[in-house]
Amino acid sequence: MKTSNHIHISLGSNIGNRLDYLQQALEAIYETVGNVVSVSSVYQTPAWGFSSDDFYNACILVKTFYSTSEVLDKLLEIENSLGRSRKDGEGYEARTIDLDIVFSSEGIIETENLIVPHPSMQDRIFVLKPLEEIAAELVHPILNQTVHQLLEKTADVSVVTKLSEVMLGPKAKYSLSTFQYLTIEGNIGAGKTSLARLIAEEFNAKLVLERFADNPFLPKFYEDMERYAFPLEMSFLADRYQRLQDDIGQLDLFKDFVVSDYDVFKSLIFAQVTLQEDEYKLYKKVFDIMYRDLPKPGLYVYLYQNTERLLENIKKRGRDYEQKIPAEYLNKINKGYLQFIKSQAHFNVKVIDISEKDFILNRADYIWILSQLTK
Ligand code: PH2
Ligand code: MG
Ligand code: MG
Repeated sequence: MKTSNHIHISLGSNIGNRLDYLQQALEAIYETVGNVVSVSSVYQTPAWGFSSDDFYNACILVKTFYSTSEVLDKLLEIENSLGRSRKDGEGYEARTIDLDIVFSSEGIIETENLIVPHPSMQDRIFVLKPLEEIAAELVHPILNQTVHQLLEKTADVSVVTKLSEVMLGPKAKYSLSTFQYLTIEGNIGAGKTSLARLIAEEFNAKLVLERFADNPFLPKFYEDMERYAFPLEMSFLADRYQRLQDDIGQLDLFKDFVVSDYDVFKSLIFAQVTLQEDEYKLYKKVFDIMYRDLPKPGLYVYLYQNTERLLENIKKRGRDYEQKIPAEYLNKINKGYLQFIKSQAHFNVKVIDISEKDFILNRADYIWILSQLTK
């Protein structure tokens, strides 16, 4: 996955319901740009550089996998969608919404359409004051001063007022923590781990991942399925059991819920495909003894991906031993999952078809998945 870019954005509005415009922009940024990590208070500020109605201004910090110039395009789209109109010609004009990039972790940027850090930020209390709330110690890469220092010595003397009205966090409507234990399932290469990681980071959840890498039987299994299926399934069973006992039973006071990239029944689903009938019977006996009283997920998600794209993903992630996995094997595993899901009356299950989506490259697709989980 791409590493993430940290971008500070200044929001401003001086037409209509100003707080509502800021709120709508915040939500659109969360849904199309990236995770909103910090949100400042909202300030009422006199129009700077022209005479017009007072502004409402605020600053936020967004973590995104888009580049700064891609973010600029997305901010322009949001401005347009919120009714921003630009006349050409000199000077400032009143606006429903203005979204300016102030800082980026990509550092100094100077292109035709984009200059970062924002060239006038040090002359604007309406930027510095809210920014100081969320980034006091951040150093301006050209002026070599912190935001706090820039605010202390700015020549702007306008009086800004912190409002008691605040913007609401954009994540509130995706209330995943109510599930307590969320499990993301899917075929090999569906993107379980990537999605679990994104959710854990964004929603402060404890992440429980399968330790496939330590399994010495896995590479052997893909070479000779019949010979190694039984020890492979047994070792997965033992490992999954141990992890669930250790990790999910234990409460973590600093996390809001648990998200895992596998469910224990995975063992049975795979075993049914890979084992001989008599082996499976033996395996099922052991399974039933071990899994009597493990915690059940509050929501079980199955990410459905078509076989063609599974094979592409497997190729992309490049684990040697996986490269020979035949399409037919993936089809069988998918069937196994769907059969299992049908038989589970006591499970809260959601099957999400992601065959037309790319939640890694496209933030809006990721948000679509979140909305499917919580609808
Ligand atoms: N934005 C401007 C010009 N003047 N004044 C205030 N108070 N707040 C703003 O956001 C603002 C401004 C250009 O974008
Ligand atoms: Mg501006
Ligand atoms: Mg602007």
